[in-house]
Amino acid sequence: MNPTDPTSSGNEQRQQVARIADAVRRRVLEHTLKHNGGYLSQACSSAELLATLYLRIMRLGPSQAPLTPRPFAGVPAADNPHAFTGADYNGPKAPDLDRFIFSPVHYALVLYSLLIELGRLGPDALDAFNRDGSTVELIGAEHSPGHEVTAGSLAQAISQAGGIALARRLRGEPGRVWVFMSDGEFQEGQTWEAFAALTHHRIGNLGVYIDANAQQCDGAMDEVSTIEPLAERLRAFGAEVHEVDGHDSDALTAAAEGFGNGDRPLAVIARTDPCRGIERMRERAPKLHYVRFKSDAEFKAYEQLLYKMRAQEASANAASHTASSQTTLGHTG
Ligand SMILES: Cc1ncc(C[n+]2csc(CCOP(=O)(O)OP(=O)(O)O)c2C)c(N)n1
Repeated sequence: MNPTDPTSSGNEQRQQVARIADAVRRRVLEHTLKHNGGYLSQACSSAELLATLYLRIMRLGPSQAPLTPRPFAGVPAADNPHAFTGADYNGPKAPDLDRFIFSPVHYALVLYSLLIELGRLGPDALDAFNRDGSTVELIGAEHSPGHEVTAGSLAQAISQAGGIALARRLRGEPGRVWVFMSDGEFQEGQTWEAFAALTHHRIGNLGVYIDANAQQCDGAMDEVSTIEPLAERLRAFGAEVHEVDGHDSDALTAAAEGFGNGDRPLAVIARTDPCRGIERMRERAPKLHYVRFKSDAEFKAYEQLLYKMRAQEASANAASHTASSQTTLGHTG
């Protein structure tokens, strides 16, 4: 099935999101073991959300970029014709197509892994991860696969996305702008200034999906500085707000239905679990932000888990292959 095939049924799309989300977690765990470090809890919380955005919500064209990521060619400048944008992996810029702005760029490993699973990046793309001169950055930037803006200083991307959305509206483009954010970014003043500006300018073509995993780098959000009641606060700022289970692909998709013709920004609070799919991570709470294994025993336990995830993935793939060949036989027989 073509990932963006609009004729595939809701059931097929749901299954595909689940399969891809599991594969993203497996790939991020693999990488975390190989390098003894990684943003693993972010994969646990956001895998279904990001997969749903790419597979069911955003209208994107095919990737315009090579499967093997290009080396860094300098920052964009009038005298640098070689600079490029990582947004090429999200398809061409066209009036009717959507734009994707990836904000919490420490989640980059999760996005690269998703792009690999979707076939927008080659399977070896992570070999260049965090290497000097590579665009496959640990903290993604505007040249990194899937990224359109540099947002390592968190909460800046929504302001840039607001400008893009306003420009698109002024040009009469029907394409929407989607922003993926983390909940820690709602502890920052810039996010609220951006929402104030979005409603002031009646930006109704920008939708934000928030990975509300209740964690940030110093621990649990509520312990560091609460952002609740988030839904009420966003409504008070003039946004159309939905609060959904962030692992439920149907609920995530339904929140975006029909969006793009009104005059209010959309904010979808996706409540997620930072240990989803990797139960063992709960031992580490409340410090889940970056995983580095503390002992051989812990490393081996996660390695065993990886083998189990690989085996489950192989049998799920075999089952889906058998099901699809039976469907084909059913049609022809
Ligand atoms: C403006 C700014 N302040 C602080 C940081 C340092 N920082 C990096 S990640 C992070 C946590 C952000 O929260 P969140 O993304 O919700 O955490 P996660 O769910 O990934 O644990 C912080 C404070 C930063 N990158 N930018």
